[in-house]
Amino acid sequence: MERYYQPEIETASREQIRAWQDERLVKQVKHVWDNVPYYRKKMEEKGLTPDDIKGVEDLKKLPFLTKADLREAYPYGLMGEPLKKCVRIQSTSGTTGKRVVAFYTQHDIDLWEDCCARAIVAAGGTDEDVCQVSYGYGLFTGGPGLNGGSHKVGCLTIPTSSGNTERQIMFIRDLSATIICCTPSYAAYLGESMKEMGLGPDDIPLKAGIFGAEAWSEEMRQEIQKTMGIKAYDIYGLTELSGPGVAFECSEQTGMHINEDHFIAEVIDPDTLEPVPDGTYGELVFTAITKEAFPLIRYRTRDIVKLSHEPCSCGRTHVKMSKPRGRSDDMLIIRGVNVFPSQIETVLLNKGYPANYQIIVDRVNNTDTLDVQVEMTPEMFTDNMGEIAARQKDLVDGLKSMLGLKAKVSLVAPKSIVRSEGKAVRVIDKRKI
Ligand code: DLL
Repeated sequence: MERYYQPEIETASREQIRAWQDERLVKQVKHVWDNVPYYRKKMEEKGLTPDDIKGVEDLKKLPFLTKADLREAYPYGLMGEPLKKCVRIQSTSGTTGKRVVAFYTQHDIDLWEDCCARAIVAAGGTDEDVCQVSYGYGLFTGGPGLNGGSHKVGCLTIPTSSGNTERQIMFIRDLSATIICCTPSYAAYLGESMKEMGLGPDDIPLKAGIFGAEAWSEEMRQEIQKTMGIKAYDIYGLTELSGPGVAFECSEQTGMHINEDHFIAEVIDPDTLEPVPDGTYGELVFTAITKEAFPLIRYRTRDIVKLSHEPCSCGRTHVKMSKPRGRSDDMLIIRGVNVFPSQIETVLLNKGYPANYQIIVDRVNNTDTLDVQVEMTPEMFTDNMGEIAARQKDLVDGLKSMLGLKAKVSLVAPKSIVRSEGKAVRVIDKRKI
């Protein structure tokens, strides 16, 4: 039977959810107007005052915020509360430009941990469970967020953080961990290491995994579920909005319920900025309606998703978002064709390759080149050149029919692509360097 962490909220009627959103949005806009001069100025430029916002139907009048605004306002310019009331910062792992620094009051932390607790319970977690948190701890939100959620559920929490793979497996076995939280690429690596240690699904007590922080395909889910003998659930979030737990998967595993009592989701066409209908991919935009210290309004995430308001068999009533197919800024444009790394992953895994690959894009003689380096499994590994050539051709054909584009495929030896303990680096675009 499906269990909930906050049943009255998670299964509330659509009317009730809308009523919460209307009321909280009005309050939040007032809070931001009074306390965030940066956003107030943006509203004034549009001739808006808080009186113009009477509910969710007026959301579309409000200006967007983007990562560029976060950089411009860095570090304190978007704060909604005095520093004295804040108890924590977290920050993105951002590799380019200024990091995002997000602030939290104790109330913000509390609500964030509730969201993570909802995700753990949706994955079957109870106070009988032992939950190993193998996301990184520190500035990254993954470890702290799920750690807090795990405490709220009452799980015995093992804060291993990421890395030290043998110790991770030792703890899973010795302390009987039943739930593991980490990035999907690290889960795949743990699965691979288990196999090498001669351990099968029956040798470990895990029953569920809560994986997110990066895009991963349905095929990768199947692979992890098989190798580890668990159910693999997706979890989504971003530092700007708190961290993990903005949305999470339930037993149906067909998309992630967005915690709509805290976040209003819109999906827009990134070019026209107009809303797109349910079932159409577009850019996800969030308004945080309960956050105090870092209250972002209409924040453009760059993540490309589609929404579904179809009733869910789990009984939750909150809207579902699809797995992000990637970020609009991850999307590669190769010889004019849009390519998402997740499409390449789907082809590789469908053909029995492991999720260890790297995509190298370059420009030679003014023409874009796409080189996909894929690891062979130890079973595939051979020095028979004919066999390798046939395998390469098969992949080139598969990629051609998925992407409509000719790629070069290089098959490389097992274990030659570097493993990631956090978010995997899948793409090297030399054109920008
Ligand atoms: O990755 C928060 C998080 C931690 C989520 C642990 C889930 C689990 P950031 O480092 O700020 O925060 O990165 C946020 O990661 O905009 C997406 O592009 C991507 N992302 C997060 N979750 C998923 C997911 C954390 N389940 C950015 N699927 C987001 C695909 C995801 N992409």
